[in-house]
Amino acid sequence: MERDIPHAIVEDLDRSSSLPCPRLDPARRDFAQAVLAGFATKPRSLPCRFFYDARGSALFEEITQLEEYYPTRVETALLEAYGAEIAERMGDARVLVEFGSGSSRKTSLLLSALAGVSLYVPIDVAGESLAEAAEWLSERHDGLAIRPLVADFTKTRTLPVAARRPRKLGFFSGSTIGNLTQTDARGFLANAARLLGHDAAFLVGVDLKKDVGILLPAYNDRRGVTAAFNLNLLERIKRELDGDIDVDRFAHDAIYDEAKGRIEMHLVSLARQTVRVLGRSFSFAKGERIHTENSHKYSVEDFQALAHSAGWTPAHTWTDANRLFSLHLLRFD
Ligand code: SAH
Ligand code: AVI
Repeated sequence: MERDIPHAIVEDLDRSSSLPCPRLDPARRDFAQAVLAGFATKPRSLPCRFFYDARGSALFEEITQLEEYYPTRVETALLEAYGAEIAERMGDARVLVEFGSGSSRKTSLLLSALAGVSLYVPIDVAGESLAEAAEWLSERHDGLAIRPLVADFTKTRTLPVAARRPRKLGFFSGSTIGNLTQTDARGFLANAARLLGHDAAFLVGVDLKKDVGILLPAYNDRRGVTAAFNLNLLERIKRELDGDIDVDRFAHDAIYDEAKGRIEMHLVSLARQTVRVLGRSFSFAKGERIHTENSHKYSVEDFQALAHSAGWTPAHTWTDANRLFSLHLLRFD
């Protein structure tokens, strides 16, 4: 079986440094800067891209198997049911670029339908996931060349040289676009258009607005896997940034903000306490919150309007019978 998986290209996540520890490697420096800035500003927040260290990526995969977490199951079913039609509408191309590829399990379904793709470029901040996914995929797609890129997809401005050829396809699954604010999602889509270029087709998975009776359990599962995923951010600070934090004195909380059309995840301080990160102290009041993630839900029309405002033409949308999840095919002329 032919294998073509070179080491991932790692983009320096942030070269600027105003940190007490300039000797940290670039990935940890990026994390350190975000934590120190996010804890220094009130209300406190942490960017959700930092969920995905090795432990966080494994916990996310566990979330995808939960009964309450419908998005992965429904999006997978859409790809299984409509794969051939999706491939026909996307058209022939040799290059597939995926943003936030994670385990690439859904990609395998898409690649099976897209017969002409010979080069796959997965872009993800999670280096370990990328390497494992590339290995897993190469065992299933003979002759597929894979060029992983460890990078922040909101800041990616160039693709590996091998991918710089006309007619590229894009894939952004899981409704990860919902983790961006609408302004950032528009910016991301406009940048994706520049990266993919003229004549591109882009398949984007988007979670739909629905009853809170379905939404809230998806982010508050009975087994507490989502809670562990959220709290792992504090564990990661302890592991990587010399953090002194009593994680048991924080709790997971997920709410649905109807006006903003989004699930918000927070970590709530259960007591008045002080935590330390890289030698700096931060005091928390009892009940004080750290905002860790937004997960925006869209109507089909609202997402099409957003994509259009970023320069894409909505070409087709597939949804399931219960209208839980949508797959949008966008074109860039
Ligand atoms: N697409 C997969 C994984 C979704 S989980 C699926 O549908 O199952 C979100 C993925 O996006 C994770 O692998 C995470 O590491 C990655 N990610 C999140 N924010 C990112 C960012 N700013 N840049 C690059 N990757 C990011
Ligand atoms: C990756 N992303 C779309 C997931 C979501 O549903 O917002 C991450 C997640 N957060 C909690 N559960 C899953």
